[in-house]
Amino acid sequence: MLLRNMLLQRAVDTRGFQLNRQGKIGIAMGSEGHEAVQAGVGMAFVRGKDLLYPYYRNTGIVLACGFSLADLFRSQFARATDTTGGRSIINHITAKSKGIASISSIIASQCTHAVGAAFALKYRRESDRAVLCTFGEGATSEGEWHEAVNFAAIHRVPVIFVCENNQWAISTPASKQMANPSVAERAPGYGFEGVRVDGFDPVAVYAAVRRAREKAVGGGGPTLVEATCYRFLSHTTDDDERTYRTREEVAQERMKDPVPRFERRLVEQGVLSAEHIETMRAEIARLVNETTDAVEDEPLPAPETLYTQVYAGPTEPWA
Ligand SMILES: Cc1ncc(C[n+]2csc(CCOP(=O)(O)OP(=O)(O)O)c2C)c(N)n1
Repeated sequence: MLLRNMLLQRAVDTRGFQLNRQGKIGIAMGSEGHEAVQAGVGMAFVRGKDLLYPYYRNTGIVLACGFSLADLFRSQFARATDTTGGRSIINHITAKSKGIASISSIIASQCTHAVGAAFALKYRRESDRAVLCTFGEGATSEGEWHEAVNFAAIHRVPVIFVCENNQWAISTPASKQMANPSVAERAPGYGFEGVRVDGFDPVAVYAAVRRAREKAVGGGGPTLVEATCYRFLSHTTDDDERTYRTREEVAQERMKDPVPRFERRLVEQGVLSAEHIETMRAEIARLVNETTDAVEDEPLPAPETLYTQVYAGPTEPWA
């Protein structure tokens, strides 16, 4: 399940970059390098109970939490069938029925929302539910992030903060975001627990988030899980990471690529055979190809719907 999610994530992201370069979608975002973090977080999410407040780089998490592959491509292609009616920038999906909150482009805004939702769960005594909130390390420089973690700590709400620390916030390195390179160490300053895990190890991430969830539903309050990883691709297809990172740095990090690393581990430990993994990869490639083709054929939003869900009342604001 973890490996399948990781392979699917990579296949979807690769497809997004291809579609952008073919001129079929406006922009694509990659989570390459985040596969292990996201598979681990997604597996710790309890469907039907938990709430997810994700951010735009969460292909793997939303898929693991039950968001459909077709809906993800509908977002990429901005089709009328997309969960936002083709209105949002790609990956800014919404799925209330799955407990997935709308993704906002405003960095860290989901953190205060997540804490509010966790406060509501506690207030309503829905004690077997928790909230997962994800963000990058750049988000931790936002005032909203600090307000969120402080409030969560004071009220001991059932929220798990997961920082996907990939070292870069577009062109800003982590060293220009924080003097103390550990995001996890910020948590004790607010009065709650922070843990740092190897974000290239999906099992370690799963174990840390799962434990934090158990603590949260047991009334133990929030945890900040920092998963260290790396963004292998540009921030988006609109960005060129070669302008701010050395090739040596990227090559060095590539050697830790979580996908082949986890594949090797599963084979070495006798969990899966190399043939089994190849079959899984082929099946995912087929699924991604079929879904891409099917969604591409779906209609774009009709021009006359441009103002629907934008203004209340008549949909011709010029009238
Ligand atoms: C409040 C706000 N400031 C700036 C931006 C522009 N912006 C978009 S993504 C991004 C980088 C965020 O980096 P990080 O939180 O580390 O996540 P990553 O993209 O690396 O996964 C920035 C600065 C924004 N969307 N919102």
